[in-house]
Amino acid sequence: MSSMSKFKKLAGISAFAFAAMSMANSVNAANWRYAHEEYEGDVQDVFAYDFKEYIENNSDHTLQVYRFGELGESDDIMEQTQAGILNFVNQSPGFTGSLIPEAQIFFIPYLMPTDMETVIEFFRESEAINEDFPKLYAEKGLELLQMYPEGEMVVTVDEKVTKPEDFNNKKIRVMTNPLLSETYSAFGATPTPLPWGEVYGALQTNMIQGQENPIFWIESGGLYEVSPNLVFTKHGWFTTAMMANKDFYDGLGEEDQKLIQDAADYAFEKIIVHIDGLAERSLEKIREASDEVTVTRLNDEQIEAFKARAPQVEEKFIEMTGESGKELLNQFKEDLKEVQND
Ligand code: 6CS
Repeated sequence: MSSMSKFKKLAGISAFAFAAMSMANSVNAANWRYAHEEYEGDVQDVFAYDFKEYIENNSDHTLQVYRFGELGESDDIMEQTQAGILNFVNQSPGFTGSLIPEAQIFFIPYLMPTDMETVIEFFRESEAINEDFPKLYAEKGLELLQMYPEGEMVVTVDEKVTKPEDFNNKKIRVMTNPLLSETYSAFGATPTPLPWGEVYGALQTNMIQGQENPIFWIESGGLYEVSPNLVFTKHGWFTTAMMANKDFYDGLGEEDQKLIQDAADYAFEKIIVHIDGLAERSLEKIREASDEVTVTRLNDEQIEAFKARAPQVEEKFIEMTGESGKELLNQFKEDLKEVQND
């Protein structure tokens, strides 16, 4: 055989092998579905798109991302994930707390540190976050892939608040977990649980007089337009969690499971860079957009008055979660001590 025809034959074989390989890959390639609770460019959306980027750059799989409202409210996307209609979901403990009572731990006020660096280290290192929570989520058919902070909680109200008494007779919207209601009752307010989709309208029509959320969300959702007094109480962080349907995850091969874990780690690293300085940038945008907005940062003495009411919420948490919650809380506190002592 001439060297030219040998070359042609080899080229033919390798083209065939390549086509066969691509076919095998496309047979294995899946289109996964992922829903979250926020809008384009918000923290959960950035996380989802970083996760997608990693998956798509490192495999033949594709990922379809659904944002808030496209498939319903937060509880709807969780139901769809548990039913296996969605493969991945990002849902905050603010809503998961009604499904997994222990997830309400994030709503015990003044439990989390206030500075971001310590908070991030806590999420990286904590045994409660990285070992205990995955077991609790697994009991509900969910493979917990990542918990991460979105920003410090800030209260927005129709009038400035500097002490618990200022909350009297004010209906404050809370996410739909019972412990967060306890927190606002302890703070002197009348808690009003509502899904996200109803918050702006309820503020606008004065059905409620306030709510809490991180600054980026107050800016992106335009909440400052209808609830212009921002109060920094330093009582907690908005935490969120990204997970997969457990049957789907368990049914994957080791390679895909590793791909998913690596993608979640990749998105975590990217998100902590994204949230650095985000609150300050968002506050600037709010100030530019409105001259009605006021910003009140409680001083140490004012904070003490709110903090004094935290133990009763902690007691309620234990009442609601029993032995399992008590153990989680002890571990949480131990983990916090470790990162605070570093
Ligand atoms: O307040 C809420 O319901 C919403 N807040 C944020 C920051 N993300 C999603 C959630 O639904």
